[in-house]
Amino acid sequence: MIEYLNLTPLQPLTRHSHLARNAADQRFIVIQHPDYQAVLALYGGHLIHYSSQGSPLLWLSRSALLDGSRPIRGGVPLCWPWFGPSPERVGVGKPQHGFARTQIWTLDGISETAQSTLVHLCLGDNAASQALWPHAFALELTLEVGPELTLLLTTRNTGSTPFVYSGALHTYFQSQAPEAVQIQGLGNTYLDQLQQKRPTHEASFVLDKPVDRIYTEPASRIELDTGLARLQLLNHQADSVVVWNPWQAGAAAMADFDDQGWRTMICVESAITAPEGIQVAPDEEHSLGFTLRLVP
Ligand code: TA6
Repeated sequence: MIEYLNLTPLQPLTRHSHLARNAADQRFIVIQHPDYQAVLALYGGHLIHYSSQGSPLLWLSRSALLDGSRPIRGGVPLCWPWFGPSPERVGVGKPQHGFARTQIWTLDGISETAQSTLVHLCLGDNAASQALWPHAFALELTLEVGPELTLLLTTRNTGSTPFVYSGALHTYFQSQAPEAVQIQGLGNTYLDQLQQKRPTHEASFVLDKPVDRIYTEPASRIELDTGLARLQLLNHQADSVVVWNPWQAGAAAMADFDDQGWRTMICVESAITAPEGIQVAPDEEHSLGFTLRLVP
């Protein structure tokens, strides 16, 4: 997987990590530990690869663009400061899922212990963000990459008036096949995004058609069996979990979604989707996150 990205090492960062670039001159942090591996793009603060104990857990489209021209299809896109189409409070017609996934983040620190590698990335407001969303902020992405993965996105209001945000850690998981996917802990109630957000009840999750659902009463621990691995997804301060698979026609309509890729992916997203969002007062902060754990 890492080989296929064709990355050129630039400089060592810790014993098991280094900075690298690709042919399009995009920067990546590469972690290669005997027990875990990860690749993190500075474009979007986007984790594009994570494997634990030899099992690659994230899906990345074979046709994903890694040249900084559009959001990367796969891995863990950071949807922020809104989820989905821009809400009324922001103004309609702005980029879907906000702008954090299309900005270049800064590496703020990286360190390693015997158990894991800790990475801090940051993003502050700038002319491009102010044009879309007129607020002062400091966004921090903390990743603890080890046999488990913890990802925490912290929103700090550095301005003088409150703001509201929503978002998602839009994780694409690698699966064996649609019929192998089992998910527990979603709760039975979801808003069906394929039916104008119609509230819907279903006793258990079956992946046999396109799904785009906002589960509004999830447990804090989701159990996901991808057919390749059994995982626990522990959500931190998410108000909902979004589950998405575009199916064959949906995938074919996206240039960066390889045609067979829909069969081996499922998005299970730790999200803040309530219409009122999260209000953050000046000098206050709020974090959204998850821990991903392989079940032996
Ligand atoms: O999380 C599900 C979703 O909001 C879907 O509606 C679908 O559009 C998907 O995200 C991908 O969005 P993107 O902008 O990355 O193509």
